[in-house]
Amino acid sequence: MVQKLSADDRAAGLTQLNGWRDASDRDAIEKSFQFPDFNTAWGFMTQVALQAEKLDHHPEWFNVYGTVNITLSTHDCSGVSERDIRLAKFIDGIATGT
Ligand code: H2B
Repeated sequence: MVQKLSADDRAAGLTQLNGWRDASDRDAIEKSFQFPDFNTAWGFMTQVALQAEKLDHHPEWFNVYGTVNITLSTHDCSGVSERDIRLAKFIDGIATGT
C-alpha cells in the first residue's frame, strides 16, 4: 500500500520541485505549463504519458492549445505520495529540457 507523505516529507518534496504547489481544493499538487503551440504541448504530454505508464502512476491534466495544467495525487492513499513527487520531478526535467 502506498503511504501518504507526512507534512514534513511533502514540504521537503515540494522544495525539490520547480513551481509545483498544493492544490487549493483537494489533497494534491499542481502546476501549469505554457508551451508555444499545441504541437509542443502534445509532444510534452506524450513523453509524460509514456513515463506514467512505466511508473504505473498517471497525471490528471487539462490541455488547451499550448497550456497544460497537471494535477498529481495518489488515489490509492487519497493524497500525495512519493510517487507524485517522482513523476513531478520527471515532468520538470522534460519541461525544462534537462
Ligand atoms: N495513478 C495515480 N495518480 N494514482 C494512483 O493511485 C494510481 C495511478 N494507481 N495509476 C494505479 C494506476 C493503480 O490504479 C493500478 C491498479 O496500479
